[in-house]
Amino acid sequence: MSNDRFINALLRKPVDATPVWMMRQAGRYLPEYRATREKAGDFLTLCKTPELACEVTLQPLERYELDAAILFSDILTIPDAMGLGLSVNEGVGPRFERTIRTEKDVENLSVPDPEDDLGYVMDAVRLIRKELDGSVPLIGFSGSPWTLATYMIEGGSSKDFRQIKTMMYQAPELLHKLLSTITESVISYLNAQIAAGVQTVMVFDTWGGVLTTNDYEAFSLQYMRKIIKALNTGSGDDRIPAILFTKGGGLWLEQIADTGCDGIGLDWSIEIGDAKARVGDRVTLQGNMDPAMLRAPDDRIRQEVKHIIDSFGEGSGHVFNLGHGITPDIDPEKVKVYVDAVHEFSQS
Ligand code: 1CP
Repeated sequence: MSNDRFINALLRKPVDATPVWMMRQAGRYLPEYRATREKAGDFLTLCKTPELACEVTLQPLERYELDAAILFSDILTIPDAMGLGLSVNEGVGPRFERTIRTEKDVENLSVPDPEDDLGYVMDAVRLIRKELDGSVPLIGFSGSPWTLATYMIEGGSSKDFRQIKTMMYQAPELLHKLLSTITESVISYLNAQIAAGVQTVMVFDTWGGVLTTNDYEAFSLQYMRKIIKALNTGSGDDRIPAILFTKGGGLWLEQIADTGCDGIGLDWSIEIGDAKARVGDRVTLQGNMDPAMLRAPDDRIRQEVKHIIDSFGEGSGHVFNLGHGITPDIDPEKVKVYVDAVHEFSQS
Protein backbone atom coordinates (compact mmCIF):
# COMPACT_ATOMS: atom_id res chain seq x y z
CA MET A 1 0.00 0.00 0.00
CA SER A 2 1.38 3.44 -0.79
CA ASN A 3 0.02 4.87 2.49
CA ASP A 4 0.01 2.36 5.34
CA ARG A 5 0.20 4.78 8.28
CA PHE A 6 -3.30 3.85 9.41
CA ILE A 7 -2.69 0.08 9.48
CA ASN A 8 0.76 0.55 11.01
CA ALA A 9 -0.68 2.71 13.80
CA LEU A 10 -3.32 0.04 14.49
CA LEU A 11 -0.57 -2.59 14.71
CA ARG A 12 1.48 -0.20 16.93
CA LYS A 13 4.30 -0.08 14.38
CA PRO A 14 6.28 3.15 13.79
CA VAL A 15 4.64 5.85 11.63
CA ASP A 16 6.08 9.00 10.02
CA ALA A 17 3.03 11.04 11.10
CA THR A 18 -0.21 10.33 12.96
CA PRO A 19 -2.81 8.93 10.54
CA VAL A 20 -6.13 10.76 10.38
CA TRP A 21 -9.63 10.09 9.13
CA MET A 22 -13.04 11.25 10.25
CA MET A 23 -16.26 9.48 11.19
CA ARG A 24 -18.93 10.35 8.59
CA GLN A 25 -16.24 11.76 6.32
CA ALA A 26 -18.48 11.07 3.34
CA GLY A 27 -21.67 12.89 4.17
CA ARG A 28 -23.97 15.83 4.07
CA TYR A 29 -21.40 18.55 4.88
CA LEU A 30 -19.96 17.96 1.37
CA PRO A 31 -21.86 19.58 -1.55
CA GLU A 32 -20.64 16.81 -3.89
CA TYR A 33 -22.19 14.21 -1.54
CA ARG A 34 -25.51 16.05 -1.62
CA ALA A 35 -25.34 16.13 -5.43
CA THR A 36 -24.72 12.37 -5.65
CA ARG A 37 -27.53 11.65 -3.20
CA GLU A 38 -29.79 13.82 -5.35
CA LYS A 39 -28.76 11.78 -8.40
CA ALA A 40 -29.53 8.55 -6.50
CA GLY A 41 -32.94 9.90 -5.42
CA ASP A 42 -32.62 8.92 -1.78
CA PHE A 43 -30.13 7.72 0.81
CA LEU A 44 -30.96 4.00 0.64
CA THR A 45 -30.70 3.89 -3.15
CA LEU A 46 -27.31 5.54 -2.76
CA CYS A 47 -26.23 2.77 -0.34
CA LYS A 48 -27.62 0.04 -2.59
CA THR A 49 -26.00 1.24 -5.83
CA PRO A 50 -22.34 0.14 -5.65
CA GLU A 51 -21.10 2.67 -8.25
CA LEU A 52 -22.66 5.57 -6.32
CA ALA A 53 -21.57 4.22 -2.91
CA CYS A 54 -18.05 4.00 -4.36
CA GLU A 55 -18.27 7.55 -5.72
CA VAL A 56 -19.20 9.08 -2.34
CA THR A 57 -16.64 6.95 -0.48
CA LEU A 58 -13.90 8.54 -2.58
CA GLN A 59 -15.18 12.15 -2.45
CA PRO A 60 -13.53 13.20 0.84
CA LEU A 61 -10.22 11.63 -0.30
CA GLU A 62 -10.17 13.91 -3.30
CA ARG A 63 -10.39 16.98 -1.07
CA TYR A 64 -8.23 16.03 1.92
CA GLU A 65 -5.04 14.10 2.73
CA LEU A 66 -6.91 11.40 4.63
CA ASP A 67 -5.11 8.20 5.61
CA ALA A 68 -8.08 5.84 5.28
CA ALA A 69 -11.34 5.44 3.38
CA ILE A 70 -14.51 4.14 5.05
CA LEU A 71 -17.06 2.15 3.10
CA PHE A 72 -20.11 4.29 2.41
CA SER A 73 -23.05 2.40 3.84
CA ASP A 74 -25.03 2.40 7.08
CA ILE A 75 -25.21 0.26 10.20
CA LEU A 76 -28.92 -0.31 9.52
CA THR A 77 -28.31 -2.47 6.43
CA ILE A 78 -28.49 -5.60 8.63
CA PRO A 79 -31.97 -4.97 10.08
CA ASP A 80 -33.06 -3.87 6.60
CA ALA A 81 -31.85 -7.21 5.21
CA MET A 82 -33.77 -8.93 8.04
CA GLY A 83 -36.97 -7.50 6.52
CA LEU A 84 -37.79 -4.63 8.93
CA GLY A 85 -38.54 -2.13 6.13
CA LEU A 86 -36.03 0.71 6.54
CA SER A 87 -36.55 4.24 5.29
CA VAL A 88 -34.22 7.22 5.83
CA ASN A 89 -35.77 10.64 5.27
CA GLU A 90 -34.18 14.06 5.48
CA GLY A 91 -34.94 15.64 8.84
CA VAL A 92 -36.65 12.48 10.17
CA GLY A 93 -33.72 10.07 10.26
CA PRO A 94 -33.99 6.30 10.01
CA ARG A 95 -37.38 4.58 10.55
CA PHE A 96 -38.47 0.94 10.49
CA GLU A 97 -41.93 -0.14 9.33
CA ARG A 98 -41.82 -3.17 11.64
CA THR A 99 -40.35 -3.26 15.15
CA ILE A 100 -39.16 -6.16 17.31
CA ARG A 101 -41.12 -6.32 20.56
CA THR A 102 -42.45 -9.86 21.14
CA GLU A 103 -41.13 -13.40 21.36
CA LYS A 104 -42.69 -14.12 17.99
CA ASP A 105 -40.94 -11.12 16.42
CA VAL A 106 -37.58 -12.41 17.67
CA GLU A 107 -38.25 -15.99 16.57
CA ASN A 108 -39.19 -14.89 13.08
CA LEU A 109 -35.84 -13.19 12.48
CA SER A 110 -33.15 -14.98 10.53
CA VAL A 111 -29.49 -14.26 9.90
CA PRO A 112 -29.12 -12.59 6.47
CA ASP A 113 -26.88 -14.18 3.83
CA PRO A 114 -24.23 -11.46 3.32
CA GLU A 115 -23.35 -12.32 -0.28
CA ASP A 116 -27.02 -12.49 -1.23
CA ASP A 117 -29.18 -10.20 0.96
CA LEU A 118 -26.28 -7.76 1.44
CA GLY A 119 -24.51 -8.45 -1.84
CA TYR A 120 -24.67 -4.75 -2.77
CA VAL A 121 -22.36 -3.97 0.17
CA MET A 122 -19.84 -6.61 -0.91
CA ASP A 123 -20.02 -5.32 -4.52
CA ALA A 124 -19.31 -1.81 -3.22
CA VAL A 125 -16.32 -3.06 -1.22
CA ARG A 126 -14.83 -4.81 -4.28
CA LEU A 127 -15.38 -1.77 -6.47
CA ILE A 128 -13.92 0.68 -3.92
CA ARG A 129 -10.82 -1.49 -3.44
CA LYS A 130 -10.32 -1.49 -7.19
CA GLU A 131 -10.73 2.28 -7.44
CA LEU A 132 -8.49 2.99 -4.44
CA ASP A 133 -5.85 0.91 -6.15
CA GLY A 134 -3.77 0.56 -2.98
CA SER A 135 -3.62 4.29 -2.23
CA VAL A 136 -5.12 4.08 1.30
CA PRO A 137 -6.71 1.23 3.26
CA LEU A 138 -10.48 0.66 3.28
CA ILE A 139 -12.40 0.38 6.57
CA GLY A 140 -15.48 -1.85 6.73
CA PHE A 141 -17.96 -1.61 9.58
CA SER A 142 -21.04 -2.78 11.37
CA GLY A 143 -23.20 -1.57 14.24
CA SER A 144 -22.80 -3.37 17.56
CA PRO A 145 -25.56 -5.83 18.48
CA TRP A 146 -26.80 -3.54 21.30
CA THR A 147 -26.87 -0.46 19.04
CA LEU A 148 -28.63 -2.32 16.21
CA ALA A 149 -31.15 -3.71 18.73
CA THR A 150 -32.01 -0.16 19.90
CA TYR A 151 -33.11 0.78 16.36
CA MET A 152 -34.92 -2.55 15.79
CA ILE A 153 -36.89 -2.34 19.05
CA GLU A 154 -37.53 1.42 19.15
CA GLY A 155 -38.28 1.57 15.40
CA GLY A 156 -35.84 4.44 14.83
CA SER A 157 -33.69 6.92 16.76
CA SER A 158 -34.45 7.34 20.43
CA LYS A 159 -33.73 9.76 23.25
CA ASP A 160 -34.64 7.67 26.25
CA PHE A 161 -34.45 4.06 24.92
CA ARG A 162 -37.76 3.34 26.62
CA GLN A 163 -38.75 0.20 24.71
CA ILE A 164 -35.40 -1.57 24.74
CA LYS A 165 -34.83 -0.78 28.42
CA THR A 166 -38.31 -2.08 29.23
CA MET A 167 -37.44 -5.32 27.44
CA MET A 168 -34.03 -5.43 29.14
CA TYR A 169 -35.55 -5.23 32.61
CA GLN A 170 -38.81 -7.13 32.01
CA ALA A 171 -37.70 -9.85 29.59
CA PRO A 172 -33.89 -10.02 29.62
CA GLU A 173 -33.81 -13.51 28.11
CA LEU A 174 -35.78 -12.33 25.10
CA LEU A 175 -33.36 -9.46 24.56
CA HIS A 176 -30.41 -11.84 24.87
CA LYS A 177 -32.00 -14.05 22.22
CA LEU A 178 -32.34 -11.08 19.89
CA LEU A 179 -28.76 -9.95 20.60
CA SER A 180 -27.49 -13.47 19.82
CA THR A 181 -29.21 -13.47 16.41
CA ILE A 182 -27.82 -10.00 15.64
CA THR A 183 -24.33 -11.09 16.80
CA GLU A 184 -24.36 -14.02 14.38
CA SER A 185 -25.48 -11.64 11.62
CA VAL A 186 -22.71 -9.13 12.41
CA ILE A 187 -20.06 -11.88 12.41
CA SER A 188 -21.08 -13.22 9.02
CA TYR A 189 -21.49 -9.68 7.61
CA LEU A 190 -18.04 -8.51 8.75
CA ASN A 191 -16.37 -11.74 7.64
CA ALA A 192 -17.94 -11.28 4.20
CA GLN A 193 -16.64 -7.68 4.11
CA ILE A 194 -13.16 -9.01 4.97
CA ALA A 195 -13.43 -11.63 2.22
CA ALA A 196 -14.51 -8.89 -0.21
CA GLY A 197 -11.46 -6.78 0.66
CA VAL A 198 -11.85 -4.44 3.65
CA GLN A 199 -8.53 -3.96 5.45
CA THR A 200 -9.83 -2.94 8.90
CA VAL A 201 -13.18 -3.45 10.58
CA MET A 202 -14.86 -1.10 13.02
CA VAL A 203 -17.85 -1.83 15.26
CA PHE A 204 -19.97 1.22 16.12
CA ASP A 205 -21.54 0.91 19.56
CA THR A 206 -23.08 4.35 19.42
CA TRP A 207 -25.56 3.69 22.24
CA GLY A 208 -23.53 1.48 24.62
CA GLY A 209 -22.96 4.55 26.80
CA VAL A 210 -26.61 4.64 27.92
CA LEU A 211 -26.13 1.42 29.92
CA THR A 212 -25.12 0.88 33.55
CA THR A 213 -21.68 -0.67 34.03
CA ASN A 214 -23.12 -4.15 34.69
CA ASP A 215 -25.57 -3.94 31.81
CA TYR A 216 -22.85 -2.70 29.45
CA GLU A 217 -20.94 -5.93 30.07
CA ALA A 218 -24.03 -8.14 29.84
CA PHE A 219 -25.89 -6.53 26.93
CA SER A 220 -23.20 -4.91 24.82
CA LEU A 221 -19.57 -5.80 25.52
CA GLN A 222 -20.19 -9.54 25.87
CA TYR A 223 -21.48 -9.65 22.31
CA MET A 224 -18.72 -7.45 20.88
CA ARG A 225 -16.16 -9.80 22.51
CA LYS A 226 -17.82 -12.71 20.67
CA ILE A 227 -17.54 -10.79 17.41
CA ILE A 228 -13.85 -10.00 17.94
CA LYS A 229 -13.13 -13.67 18.61
CA ALA A 230 -15.07 -14.89 15.56
CA LEU A 231 -13.66 -12.53 12.94
CA ASN A 232 -11.44 -14.01 10.23
CA THR A 233 -8.76 -11.42 10.85
CA GLY A 234 -5.72 -13.63 10.40
CA SER A 235 -2.74 -13.14 12.66
CA GLY A 236 0.60 -11.41 13.04
CA ASP A 237 1.55 -8.42 10.96
CA ASP A 238 -0.86 -9.33 8.15
CA ARG A 239 -3.93 -9.36 10.34
CA ILE A 240 -6.98 -7.21 9.69
CA PRO A 241 -7.21 -4.88 12.71
CA ALA A 242 -10.53 -4.47 14.52
CA ILE A 243 -11.65 -1.26 16.27
CA LEU A 244 -14.42 -1.03 18.89
CA PHE A 245 -16.09 2.33 19.46
CA THR A 246 -18.50 2.77 22.35
CA LYS A 247 -19.71 6.34 22.55
CA GLY A 248 -19.72 7.21 26.25
CA GLY A 249 -17.49 4.19 26.93
CA GLY A 250 -14.66 6.07 28.67
CA LEU A 251 -15.41 4.33 31.97
CA TRP A 252 -14.82 0.88 30.49
CA LEU A 253 -11.59 1.17 28.48
CA GLU A 254 -9.77 -1.63 30.32
CA GLN A 255 -12.65 -4.05 29.71
CA ILE A 256 -12.87 -3.03 26.05
CA ALA A 257 -9.10 -3.54 25.62
CA ASP A 258 -9.48 -7.03 27.16
CA THR A 259 -11.72 -8.14 24.27
CA GLY A 260 -8.62 -8.51 22.11
CA CYS A 261 -9.52 -5.65 19.75
CA ASP A 262 -6.63 -3.73 18.13
CA GLY A 263 -8.08 -0.25 18.54
CA ILE A 264 -10.53 1.60 20.80
CA GLY A 265 -12.49 4.56 19.48
CA LEU A 266 -12.75 7.37 22.05
CA ASP A 267 -15.39 10.07 22.23
CA TRP A 268 -14.27 13.57 23.27
CA SER A 269 -15.15 13.34 26.95
CA ILE A 270 -11.84 11.74 28.00
CA GLU A 271 -8.28 13.13 27.81
CA ILE A 272 -6.49 10.81 25.40
CA GLY A 273 -3.34 10.86 27.59
CA ASP A 274 -5.38 9.57 30.55
CA ALA A 275 -6.86 6.86 28.34
CA LYS A 276 -3.36 5.84 27.25
CA ALA A 277 -2.17 5.67 30.86
CA ARG A 278 -5.01 3.22 31.56
CA VAL A 279 -4.62 0.84 28.60
CA GLY A 280 -0.88 1.21 27.92
CA ASP A 281 0.29 -0.05 24.56
CA ARG A 282 -2.11 -3.03 24.49
CA VAL A 283 -4.35 -1.23 22.01
CA THR A 284 -4.31 1.72 19.67
CA LEU A 285 -6.48 4.71 20.58
CA GLN A 286 -8.58 6.38 17.91
CA GLY A 287 -9.89 9.89 18.50
CA ASN A 288 -10.88 12.20 19.92
CA MET A 289 -11.59 15.81 18.95
CA ASP A 290 -15.06 17.15 19.70
CA PRO A 291 -16.77 17.39 16.27
CA ALA A 292 -18.26 20.75 17.36
CA MET A 293 -14.67 22.12 17.49
CA LEU A 294 -14.90 22.28 13.67
CA ARG A 295 -17.06 25.39 14.18
CA ALA A 296 -14.18 27.20 15.92
CA PRO A 297 -11.76 29.66 14.29
CA ASP A 298 -8.89 27.92 12.43
CA ASP A 299 -6.33 28.72 15.14
CA ARG A 300 -8.50 27.15 17.83
CA ILE A 301 -8.89 23.97 15.74
CA ARG A 302 -5.12 23.78 15.26
CA GLN A 303 -4.53 24.36 18.97
CA GLU A 304 -6.92 21.53 19.87
CA VAL A 305 -5.31 19.12 17.37
CA LYS A 306 -1.90 19.93 18.89
CA HIS A 307 -3.28 19.45 22.40
CA ILE A 308 -4.59 15.97 21.56
CA ILE A 309 -1.33 14.94 19.85
CA ASP A 310 0.71 16.21 22.82
CA SER A 311 -1.64 14.55 25.30
CA PHE A 312 -1.18 11.19 23.52
CA GLY A 313 2.58 11.77 23.65
CA GLU A 314 5.40 9.66 22.29
CA GLY A 315 5.10 6.42 20.37
CA SER A 316 2.84 4.84 17.78
CA GLY A 317 -0.69 3.67 18.52
CA HIS A 318 -2.72 6.80 17.82
CA VAL A 319 -5.18 7.21 14.96
CA PHE A 320 -6.53 10.75 14.92
CA ASN A 321 -10.29 11.09 14.53
CA LEU A 322 -13.25 13.06 15.80
CA GLY A 323 -14.98 11.78 18.93
CA HIS A 324 -18.15 11.23 16.85
CA GLY A 325 -19.35 11.93 13.32
CA ILE A 326 -18.96 15.28 11.60
CA THR A 327 -22.29 17.13 11.45
CA PRO A 328 -23.92 18.43 8.23
CA ASP A 329 -23.49 22.12 9.14
CA ILE A 330 -19.66 22.10 9.05
CA ASP A 331 -17.79 24.19 6.45
CA PRO A 332 -15.68 21.78 4.33
CA GLU A 333 -12.72 24.24 4.59
CA LYS A 334 -12.55 23.53 8.35
CA VAL A 335 -11.92 19.87 7.64
CA LYS A 336 -8.82 20.77 5.67
CA VAL A 337 -7.54 22.78 8.65
CA TYR A 338 -8.10 19.74 10.91
CA VAL A 339 -6.52 17.11 8.61
CA ASP A 340 -3.48 19.23 7.72
CA ALA A 341 -2.89 20.18 11.38
CA VAL A 342 -2.72 16.49 12.38
CA HIS A 343 0.04 15.78 9.88
CA GLU A 344 1.89 19.01 10.61
CA PHE A 345 1.99 18.64 14.40
CA SER A 346 2.75 14.92 14.39
CA GLN A 347 5.65 14.75 11.88
CA SER A 348 8.43 12.75 13.42
O1 1CP B 1 -29.61 12.17 4.41
C1 1CP B 1 -28.59 11.44 4.34
O2 1CP B 1 -27.75 11.55 3.43
C2 1CP B 1 -28.47 10.38 5.38
C3 1CP B 1 -27.50 10.69 6.46
C4 1CP B 1 -26.68 9.43 6.70
C5 1CP B 1 -25.36 9.20 6.27
C6 1CP B 1 -24.48 10.11 5.49
C7 1CP B 1 -27.13 8.26 7.36
C8 1CP B 1 -28.48 7.98 7.93
N1 1CP B 1 -26.10 7.34 7.35
C9 1CP B 1 -25.02 7.88 6.70
C10 1CP B 1 -23.73 7.19 6.40
C11 1CP B 1 -23.07 6.43 7.46
N2 1CP B 1 -23.65 5.94 8.61
C12 1CP B 1 -21.73 6.03 7.44
C13 1CP B 1 -20.87 6.28 6.21
C14 1CP B 1 -19.46 6.25 6.20
C15 1CP B 1 -18.76 7.48 6.74
O3 1CP B 1 -18.50 7.54 7.96
O4 1CP B 1 -18.39 8.35 5.93
C16 1CP B 1 -21.48 5.34 8.63
C17 1CP B 1 -20.18 4.74 9.13
C18 1CP B 1 -22.69 5.28 9.35
C19 1CP B 1 -22.87 4.59 10.63
C20 1CP B 1 -24.07 4.86 11.45
N3 1CP B 1 -25.37 5.00 11.04
C21 1CP B 1 -24.05 4.92 12.87
C22 1CP B 1 -22.83 4.68 13.71
C23 1CP B 1 -21.92 5.83 13.74
C24 1CP B 1 -22.44 7.05 14.45
O5 1CP B 1 -22.50 8.11 13.81
O6 1CP B 1 -22.71 6.94 15.65
C25 1CP B 1 -25.36 5.15 13.31
C26 1CP B 1 -25.85 5.31 14.73
C27 1CP B 1 -26.19 5.20 12.15
C28 1CP B 1 -27.66 5.35 12.11
C29 1CP B 1 -28.04 6.47 11.25
N4 1CP B 1 -28.13 6.41 9.88
C30 1CP B 1 -28.41 7.65 9.37
C31 1CP B 1 -28.50 8.54 10.46
C32 1CP B 1 -28.82 10.01 10.37
C33 1CP B 1 -28.24 7.80 11.63
C34 1CP B 1 -28.17 8.33 13.05
C35 1CP B 1 -29.54 8.39 13.64
C36 1CP B 1 -29.50 8.61 15.13
O7 1CP B 1 -28.84 9.57 15.60
O8 1CP B 1 -30.17 7.84 15.84
